[in-house]
Amino acid sequence: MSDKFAGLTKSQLDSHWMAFTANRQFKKDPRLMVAADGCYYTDATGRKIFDGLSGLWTCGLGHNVPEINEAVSNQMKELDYSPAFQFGHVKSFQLAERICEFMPEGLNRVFYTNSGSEAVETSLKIARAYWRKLGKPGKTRLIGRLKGYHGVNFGGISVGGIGANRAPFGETLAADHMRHTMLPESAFSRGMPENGAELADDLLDLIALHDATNIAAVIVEPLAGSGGVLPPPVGYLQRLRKICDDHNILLIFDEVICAFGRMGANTGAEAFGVTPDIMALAKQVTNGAMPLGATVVKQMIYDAFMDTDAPEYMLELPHGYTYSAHPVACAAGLAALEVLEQQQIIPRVAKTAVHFEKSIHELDDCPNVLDVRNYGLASGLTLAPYPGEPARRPFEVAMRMWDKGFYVRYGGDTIQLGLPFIVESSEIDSLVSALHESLEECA
Ligand code: PXG
Ligand code: PLP
Repeated sequence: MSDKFAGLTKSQLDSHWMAFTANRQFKKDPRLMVAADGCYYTDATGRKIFDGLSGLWTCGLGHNVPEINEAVSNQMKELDYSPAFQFGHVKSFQLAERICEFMPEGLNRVFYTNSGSEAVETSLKIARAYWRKLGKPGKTRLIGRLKGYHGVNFGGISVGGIGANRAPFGETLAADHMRHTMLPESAFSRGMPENGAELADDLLDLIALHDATNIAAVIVEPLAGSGGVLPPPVGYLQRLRKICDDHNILLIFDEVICAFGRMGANTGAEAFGVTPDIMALAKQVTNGAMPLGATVVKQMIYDAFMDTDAPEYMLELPHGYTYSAHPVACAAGLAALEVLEQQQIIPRVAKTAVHFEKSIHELDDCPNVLDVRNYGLASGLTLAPYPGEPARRPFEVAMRMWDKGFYVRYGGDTIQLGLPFIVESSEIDSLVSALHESLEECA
C-alpha cells in the first residue's frame, strides 16, 4: 500500500470524530498505522515508524507480543464475556493478586475499570464514600494540582489542572488546586529537580481555607505526564504524604502512566519512596492490548465497606462498569505482567534510563528548547512558542519527526517521549538525532 489515505473515502474519514485530535488537519493529511511489531509501526504508505510514545504510554513491551496475543485469542474462545455484577470468572481474581504483587506494601484490594479516566473517577468516589462510611460525611472536597491530568470524565477534569481540558465544559465538581512543580530554576534538571519540596505546603494553605474536616482526598500524578512530563522535586511527595497523615486526608496517586515499569520501578510510589492510600492505574497493565484500568486501595479502605451490619446479600459499593474485569482484558493483563516479570523488563528500564538521560540532554542547547526533563523512560521538552501561537512549534517538530519515521507526542508547548521498555541504545541515539535535526529545521 502506498496511499496515505489507505483507500478510505472522504465519507469514511468524516464519519469518525477522532479523540483529542485536530480532525480538520488530520483528515487532509492522515497519519494511519496499519501494522505494528516491536518498537515500530508500519504506516499506510509502508514506512517503518519508531514508536516514541509506546502507543499512548501503553505498549512498553513493544507491539505484537506473542504471549499476550495467544492469551487474548485463547480467552476469546474460552469465555468471551462474563457478567461483571454478582457473578465472576477466575482470571479477574488471579490478575488482582498479580497486580498487588507489583504494588507497594499495603495496597492490596483491586477494583476494575476500563480506562484511566474511570480508574480516577472510581478513586474519587471511593475516597468520598470511605469517609461517609466512617461517619464523616463532610469530608467531600477534592484537591488536585495545576498541570495535573486525571482523564476526561467530570471528576477527573475537576481535579485536573489543564485549563484547556476543562474550560469548554462549564460547571464541574468543587475542587482546589495546589501549584505545579515546574520552577524556572529547575529547567534542564536531570531526573528529580532539587528545588520545590516546599510547594507541597500549598496543601496546608488549602487546609487552612477549608479545614481538613471537609477534605476527602488529594490526587496527584507522582510524575505528571500529560502536563509535560514533570518529575517530582526531591522530598515533595514525602512532604505531601506527611501533611495528609497529619490531617487525616487520603492521598491518591494517579499512576496511569507510572505504574508497571515506566519509572524503572514497579510503580511511581516505589520509585519515589512514598505509598499512597489509593492508586489509579491503566495502560501498561495490559501493554495496551486490551482496555483495562483499576483502582487499588489499602485494606483499611476495603474493610470500611465490608465491616457492616447490612445483610450479606446487600452490595457494599454501588459502582462499577459493564466491562469491569472483562475476561479478555484480564487475560491480556495476566500475560503482560508475566512477560514484564519473566523477561526482567523493569530492571532493564532502569538501566536504559541512564543512557536515555544522557542522550536526551544533548538537546539542551538546540534552538527554541526552553527545558528538557526526564525520569525513567519518559521525557518532556518545552519549546519556545512562535509569537501568539503557543502550540504550533511542537506540532511542526512532530510533523518533521513523522516525515523522518518517528512518532512522538506533541501538545501545548511540549514534545513528549515515552520510549518502549525494549528500546536499544542505538534507537535512542537515532531518535535524539532526528529531534536535533527537526528542531533546527523549525528554528
Ligand atoms: N490519568 C493519567 C495520569 C493519565 O496519563 C488518564 C488518567 C486517563 O486515562 P484514559 O485511559 O482514560 O485515557 C491518563 C491518560 C499524553 C497522553 O500524551 C496521556 C494520556 C492519554 C493520552 C495521551 O500524555 N493519559
Ligand atoms: N447508559 C445506559 C443506558 C446503560 O444501560 C449503561 C449500562 O448498563 C450505561 C450507560 C453504562 O455503561 P458502562 O457500564 O459500559 O459504563
